[in-house]
Amino acid sequence: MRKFWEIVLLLGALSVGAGCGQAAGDGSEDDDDGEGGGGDTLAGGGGEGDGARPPVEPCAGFATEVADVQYGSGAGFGQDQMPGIALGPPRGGGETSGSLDVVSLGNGGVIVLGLGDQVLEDGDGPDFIVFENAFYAGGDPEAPFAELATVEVSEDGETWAAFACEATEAPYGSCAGWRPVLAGAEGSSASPHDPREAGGDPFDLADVGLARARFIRITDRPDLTGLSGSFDLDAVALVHWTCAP
Ligand SMILES: [Ca+2]
Ligand SMILES: [Ca+2]
Repeated sequence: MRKFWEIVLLLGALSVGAGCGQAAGDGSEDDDDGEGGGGDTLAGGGGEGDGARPPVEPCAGFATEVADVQYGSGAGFGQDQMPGIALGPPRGGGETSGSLDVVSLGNGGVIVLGLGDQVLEDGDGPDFIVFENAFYAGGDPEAPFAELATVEVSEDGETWAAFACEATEAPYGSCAGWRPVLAGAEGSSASPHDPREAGGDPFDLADVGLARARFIRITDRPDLTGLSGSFDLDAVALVHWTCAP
């Protein structure tokens, strides 16, 4: 999970800058110090999340099950907390850092999420949101740190409709994995079900001609950016859905 180390280095660089008032590029000694400090903080956060994870609610508007997963090379991060780490609400990292409450799919990895008794429906505008852990590198909205995936939807789990994902540079259109996640971030009150404030990558069933869906398939796309990392799934939230348990 390349992004993990990117984040560690970024946090390290920020803490060095804030604490000492030094400009970037002071040399490897400072970078090493920062990396150590950042790593400790992040490990603590992961442990806290692990113990605090509530049971998945059946009608709360999030994915409720992992129907299938096939990891690609480089996967591993987050697998010890599957499936819970990919279900329920997102735990965003905000605009300039990425959540670690994610499972890394690995290169070309595929995950199929089920909605249980919930039915995703085509309403006005976006109908669901996929949350990765993208962030704005250096705070620049024009330069998202993106690890992309193709998103598909299905009503029966057998026939799939894919959202177009072809861009090789930002903005990445209907790919998932390039918009920072605000919902669930520290200090954020953003609803994960509101595409106007949640962050993440929104999808509209009307774009693929479907009225409803019960499964969402996410496939890592290492070919688009040429990066060595892979898509890291935090969560999927529904915007328009019904539930009949
Ligand atoms: Ca819609
Ligand atoms: Ca998560």
